Amino acid sequence: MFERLVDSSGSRFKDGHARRTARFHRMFGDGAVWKIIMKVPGVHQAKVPSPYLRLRMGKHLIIGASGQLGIELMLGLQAQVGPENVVLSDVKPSDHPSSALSPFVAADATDLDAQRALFESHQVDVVYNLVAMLSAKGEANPMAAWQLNMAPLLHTLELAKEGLVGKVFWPSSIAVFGPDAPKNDTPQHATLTPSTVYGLSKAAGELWCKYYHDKHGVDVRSIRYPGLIGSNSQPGGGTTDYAVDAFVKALSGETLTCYLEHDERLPMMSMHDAVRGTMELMAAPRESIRIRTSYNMSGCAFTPAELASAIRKHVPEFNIAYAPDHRQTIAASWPNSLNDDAARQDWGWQPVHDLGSLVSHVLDGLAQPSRRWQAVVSWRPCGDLKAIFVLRTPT
Ligand code: AKB
Repeated sequence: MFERLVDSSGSRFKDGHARRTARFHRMFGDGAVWKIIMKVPGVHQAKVPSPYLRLRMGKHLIIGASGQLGIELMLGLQAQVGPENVVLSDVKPSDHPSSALSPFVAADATDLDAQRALFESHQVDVVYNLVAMLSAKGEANPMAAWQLNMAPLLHTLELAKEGLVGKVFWPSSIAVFGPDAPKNDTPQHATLTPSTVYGLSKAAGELWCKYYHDKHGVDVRSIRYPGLIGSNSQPGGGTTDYAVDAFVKALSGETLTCYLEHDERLPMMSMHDAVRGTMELMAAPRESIRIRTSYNMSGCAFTPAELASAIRKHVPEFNIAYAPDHRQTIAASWPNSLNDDAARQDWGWQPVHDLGSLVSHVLDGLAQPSRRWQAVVSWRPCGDLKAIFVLRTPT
């Protein structure tokens, strides 16, 4: 945040504000003086403008916090910065037990004033705007998908331009690629001719992100996620959802009727890798982020048949049948695998899970639900405006 305020190029604070901020920082630093100022009620506190407060607070706001990725990111951020420094927002709260540890604000992200109130009331440093209607559901409701996938992003970018938030994360997807991109090892800068409204909105959103960065100095960062598979939350409306369902069916002893062909290969990733990668991208120095549309990020790639045989190593009786539907056409337009050299070079991306370890990891998480909540941390205050967070490791 501070970095952005003093950045001389492209920031709305480039004149007096940056100078004042730098002077304030030099005078008061991060330590005891600041704490004393904060503790003198009604005297100094009211005179300190809110951007200065935000330099100290560093709250992380997740918009779309009750969705598949939102819940997993909540767990990751709660462990990283402490539950009280994570603010959750969605139209309704999730029923995940850990969501009760962080403040929740019910808000409609398509409403600019609602988003503005959210930023103003919580002194947000980093916002993760995850609101989206995914590919398969979007094809059933094209206009609703376009509205939901664009309006919340544009509001966030406008508010970031006004200086209400320091950094923005927005998820893109492999759905930006269409039939004109190479299928294997799809390059970062391949042609984008998406075949779904979801893909159209992600391709357009990526360009909006770059526009706000280049024109207004907004520090917005993005990842093109593949299909995401975790054990803490359920997906909805995606084309890659079959892979999550396979684990649930394997454990309940039911047959999975897969809506893709047995040999439809897609890029996939564990939620563990996706959340870690997202947090690493957001923690990277501003100058190392060279791509302001969205980074390809690869985990592993597999077909439904390969997934089934990897699951059978743990659950031998798992059964899969195939009944391809319209989602097969969507999947066929997407890459088989991604090239993520740019993410590796710029901010050190490295996946942990291949297919085998992803399967063990997800089955383990689903089989022992009590372990899932143990990402929740205990914390104790430690000096000036800091805390030590103790991650309890699963037993
Ligand atoms: C979907 O299937 O629509 C999503 C995605 C690949 O972005 N999971």
